[in-house]
Amino acid sequence: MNRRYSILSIAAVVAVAGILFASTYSQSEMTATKYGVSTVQDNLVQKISDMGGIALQMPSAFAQIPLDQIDSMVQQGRHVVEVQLTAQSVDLPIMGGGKYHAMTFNGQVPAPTIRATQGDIIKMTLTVPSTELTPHGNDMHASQMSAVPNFGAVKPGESKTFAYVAEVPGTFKYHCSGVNVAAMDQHVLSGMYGLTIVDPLNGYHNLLVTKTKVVNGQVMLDRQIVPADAKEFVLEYNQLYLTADGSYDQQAMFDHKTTQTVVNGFAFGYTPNADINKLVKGDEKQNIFVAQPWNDAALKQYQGHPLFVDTGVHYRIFVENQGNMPVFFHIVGEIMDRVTQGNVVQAQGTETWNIGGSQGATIDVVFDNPGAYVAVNHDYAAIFSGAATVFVAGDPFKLGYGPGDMPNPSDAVPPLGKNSIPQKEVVHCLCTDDQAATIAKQIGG
Ligand SMILES: [Cu+2]
Repeated sequence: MNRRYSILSIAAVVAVAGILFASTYSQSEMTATKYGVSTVQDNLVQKISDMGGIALQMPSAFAQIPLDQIDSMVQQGRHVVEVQLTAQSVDLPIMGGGKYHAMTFNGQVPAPTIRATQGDIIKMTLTVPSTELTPHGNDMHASQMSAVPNFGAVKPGESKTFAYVAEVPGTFKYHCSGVNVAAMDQHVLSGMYGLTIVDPLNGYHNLLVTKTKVVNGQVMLDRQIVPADAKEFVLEYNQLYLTADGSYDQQAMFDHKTTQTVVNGFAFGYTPNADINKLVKGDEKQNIFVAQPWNDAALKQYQGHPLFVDTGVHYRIFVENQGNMPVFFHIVGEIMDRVTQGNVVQAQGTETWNIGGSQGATIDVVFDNPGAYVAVNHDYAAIFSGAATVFVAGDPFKLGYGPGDMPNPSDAVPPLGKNSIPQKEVVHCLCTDDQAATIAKQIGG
């Protein structure tokens, strides 16, 4: 993209956003980045203002559920999922040492995964402590309501609540909307994003897996029905665009020059660690996987951890592309048995599924044979900058553990839903020590 054109485009977005949200914020409150608003844009703003403003064309009928109606809706049979989000800017580690200036909800990247069932009321409260330097907002893709004023900025020292009915099943991103759109890229790409999983009201479908078998000397189809109940994972893809001192680098974002590719906040976060090296090779310094940047046990919640899976078991993987580069989701050594978006099957028996920016997919897979399988974004730049997630199926290293014995990283396991099989968890998160302690309590660790 031409540099001059992109700056003008942003200036236009900022200017129009100001009208849309009837913003009273100063430029410095809106963003750490300075935009030059040209005379052309000033004239555009004036023109929209003279017309009465775009905001006036948004009927209030599209607003959220009035909060005082929630009780009666519950009495009629609806369920409420309450979500408390607190904006927290904090430094968090990056691959290779050092830290970056993260913006988070609740001190963790990604933000907590919300789990609801189709038809539930999601009631979200966003609190922005007075210690935050900028306002924040929240755009929930699982909702269908007017962005104005629901997703608008919440000033430091204030909080805001809205509620909506999650009408559509599937995976949906939620993210900070910046300061009324301005600096939204900085806030999201610095960590203010999370996932909402909306389970279908009638539950998930059984999985049909077609194999072959030989009967009386003839090769025949062998259709197997795998029950809908599954062990589950969540994998959220994003990019970091950073300056050398760990600040957000907007020009790198415009140029698509990714500093690192992250899965649930980490580059190469789900890889073996020194402890596993020791068990398998008898030497903690001898890596099993090519890149294990989070080896040391002293890294606590940041220590690398592969995803342990059982063979012959149904796995449901919720994948969300939180970034602005495509994700060509592929599991090296596997074929995805089913790909679902919304509640509609998109593919069966496919090698790779392309997930665009701010899009998700639900991947069903059964690992047939013991071994190591690596989920990647099959874009080589993404693989080598962090988008490789190791699944260890069965006990390929003959360590002596049984199905379900090995715990999985807490940030890769979503809250239980309609057809979830519980898993053992261990604390793993790109999060503050305080949030790690909270998660430890939640999972009984
Ligand atoms: Cu924000």
